[in-house]
Amino acid sequence: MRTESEHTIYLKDYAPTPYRIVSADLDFRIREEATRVRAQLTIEPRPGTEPGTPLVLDGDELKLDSIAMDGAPMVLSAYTSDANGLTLVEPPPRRFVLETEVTLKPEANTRLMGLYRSGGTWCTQCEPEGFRRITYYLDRPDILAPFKVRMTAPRSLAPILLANGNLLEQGDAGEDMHYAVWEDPFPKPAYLFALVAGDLGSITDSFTTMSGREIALAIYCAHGKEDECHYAMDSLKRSMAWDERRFGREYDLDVFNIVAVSDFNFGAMENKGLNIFNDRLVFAKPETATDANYHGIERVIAHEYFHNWTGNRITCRDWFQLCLKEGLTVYRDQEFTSDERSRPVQRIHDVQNLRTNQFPEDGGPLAHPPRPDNYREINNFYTTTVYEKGAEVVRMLATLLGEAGFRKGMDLYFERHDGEATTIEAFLKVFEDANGVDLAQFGIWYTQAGTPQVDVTDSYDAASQTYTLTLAQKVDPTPGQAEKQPLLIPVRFGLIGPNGSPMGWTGVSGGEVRDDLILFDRASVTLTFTGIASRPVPSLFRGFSAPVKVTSNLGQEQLLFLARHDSDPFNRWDALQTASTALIADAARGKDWSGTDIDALRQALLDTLDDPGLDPAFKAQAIAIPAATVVARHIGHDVDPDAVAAARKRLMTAMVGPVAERLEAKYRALSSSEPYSPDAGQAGRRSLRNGLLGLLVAGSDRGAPLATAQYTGAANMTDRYAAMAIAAHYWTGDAQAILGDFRTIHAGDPLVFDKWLTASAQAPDDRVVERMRAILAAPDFPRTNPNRLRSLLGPFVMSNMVQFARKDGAGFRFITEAVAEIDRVNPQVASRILTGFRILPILEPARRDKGREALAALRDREGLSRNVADILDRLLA
Ligand code: 0A1
Ligand code: ZN
Repeated sequence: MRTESEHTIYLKDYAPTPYRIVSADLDFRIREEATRVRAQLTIEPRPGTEPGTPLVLDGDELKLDSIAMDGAPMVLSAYTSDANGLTLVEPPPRRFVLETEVTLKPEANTRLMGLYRSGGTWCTQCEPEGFRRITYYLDRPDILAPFKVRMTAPRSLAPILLANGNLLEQGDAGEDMHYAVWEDPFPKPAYLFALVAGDLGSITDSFTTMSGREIALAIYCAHGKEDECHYAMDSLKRSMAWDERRFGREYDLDVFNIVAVSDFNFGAMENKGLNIFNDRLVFAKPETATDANYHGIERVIAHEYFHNWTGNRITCRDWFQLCLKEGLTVYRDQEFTSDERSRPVQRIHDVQNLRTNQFPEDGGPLAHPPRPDNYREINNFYTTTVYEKGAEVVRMLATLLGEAGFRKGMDLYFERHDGEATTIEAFLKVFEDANGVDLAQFGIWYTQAGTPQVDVTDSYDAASQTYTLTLAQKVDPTPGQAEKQPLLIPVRFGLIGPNGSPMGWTGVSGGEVRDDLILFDRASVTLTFTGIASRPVPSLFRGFSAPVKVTSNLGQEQLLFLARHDSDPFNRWDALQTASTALIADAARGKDWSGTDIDALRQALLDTLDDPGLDPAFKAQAIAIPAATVVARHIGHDVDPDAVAAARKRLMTAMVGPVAERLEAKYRALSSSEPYSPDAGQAGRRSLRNGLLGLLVAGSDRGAPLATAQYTGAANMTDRYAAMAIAAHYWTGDAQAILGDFRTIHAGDPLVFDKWLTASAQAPDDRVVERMRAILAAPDFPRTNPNRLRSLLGPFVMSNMVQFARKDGAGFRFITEAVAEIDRVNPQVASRILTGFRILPILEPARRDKGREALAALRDREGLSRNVADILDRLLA
């Protein structure tokens, strides 16, 4: 077992630095061969620092060229430096200016952290610890300083020079060189630093803020891509207006720039005034982008913009608090999308994502709380737990406090902590102070890992007209957390009478119920409702009011009753999902369904489809059959992926068979000749049509030719991609030909090539691993580009369970071998792909053993990155 305990960092060890950085003046001299960085840092001891306390600055793969203190070169005995840092042995006990020079090779930086080149453009990524790869610094989020940046670069290679804040001056610097000086007046941590130098095109616009200030907006991109940036620009302006309306937040600088680059480890980055984006989250045109791409662009543009207040103006004290900015900002972007599109559809979308990605993380070897208390590699904590579960925790807070109470707390947060680096505790405190409540128990959501399991039982007594509802909560142990405490779980609920209308009650005892909210705060609670004339069906966790798993004694009949009558659209959807998950899970375990179960479920789906009052986007979600991975999680142990996939296919066949003709008619009726628009209305109709296509392909012979015809005749990428993905997923007779055609037609556009990679990785046939090996091994495969690697390997490990978890272990070995290779180029990408192995504990023993063998072989390799070693050790613990 590799022990790198010396690398483990603990929250309890947090202490402020003895010195602080008063201001940072940076001078970049960018040239083709190398970039020289001169930093002038004004530094002072904090009050109380013992004179003679050494100053330790972070560095990562840096080489010091020169060093001076207050203008005079420093003697060798006054400092030590190596690749990982610079220490001033005995700095003066007063304010001083430290000047260092280093030389960087951005071209060779394949980790894409610090200063690197993407398609010729120089750009940076500093969160969380990339700034130390640019210069020696106190590279931690509680060190806030104003930055001034001078950049000099060859005009021919980099006519565009951008950095954070406002442009102060620019001009000629002799020969082919020119310069620009940018100043960011808002003190910021180094992780928000950014610089871009390149030959880029742009589109520009402006936004007038609520106080009447005019902000210059620009999106920079590769030449020729300008036309594909308009949806992003539109999303930005809507985000700016929304944050003013909903949270009273106005933008603060005079300019807001976005740059799209093609090599980027994550989605995008909220650098102050200069957001840098993975180009897949900027570029969109109907021929190459899907509705889902447009949706993603809108969401992420908003997310990064919203960080300006939740992240930048108020930042994190340390990286354990990452959820402070991320959970809150995801909550804000979810709310934005809900307001811009359909609230219930967005909610279902977000919950689906949580269940597909976060629940597996929370229920496996990589489980951790939204606010962890130790880490070995912080880059491995940009997780769905920190982001999406973090957002659920904020959402529960809003549910508990009500919209007005939540807003009062947010207002106080901005007022009290503007300009600070703060903590989850301080965040909770503003809601306590603004609302006069105690959130101590609620706070456990931030520190306890694992998805709570809530068991529900109910009974009805006709004689006394009382209805009893018992809720019990428990959380299974997670790594490092054996004991769990009861959480405060907000349960939004209603009781539904036999005729389908809501039922009131005359009294309730046994626990705290506020209107339609149960405050469930103990291991178990039994509520007794009086004045109930007949047995109700309970609708619990409306709108998914808490991120929990529910088991209940509701049978299929009651679930389908909810699917018809619940006034809460989320629960209507959820009831259908629960009913079909149970049927597939049973069948996968050898317990077959009855014809009546299938007939009833089919009828519920048809009724949903026929309901003229329902939004097509909602219908699409309602008829979606749960993914195999979701069913596997529901089964929870000894899963045989082949059995799950077969059961799922059988359910679809049984459902669709007798009504295939009707479904096909609906499918055909939804075709449209309107010109493409990415709006929610059109997108919803397309998703319904493509959902029907999926059902037809999986469940009837009519489907495959329809998919081929749709692929051939599609007028936009949404329909074309859906047809290809469905054909590949169910491996129709034409699947291979369709994939081949797509590849030829779209070879030139990398983002469309990614779609081909993703669809290819979904194929369930036994030769998929072989084909993927060939794709990766092709000499022209861009193996340093994160989008390419992730598009191929991400979907394979996360959703192609049948082939990833093959009996012979070939899927596992393919991935560990790929990870070993990628690790040498980009550890962040490698470790993320490896997290797919978190599925092992739920698999049947033989497959689990194959998976562990592959992991053990990977661990035996020399020179693994800390990123990969950390994930490996947790997977194998
Ligand atoms: N703060 C960004 C996420 C991000 C994190 C790390 C990155 O590079 C390693 C890049 C982006 C966000 O929440 O969007
Ligand atoms: Zn974020």
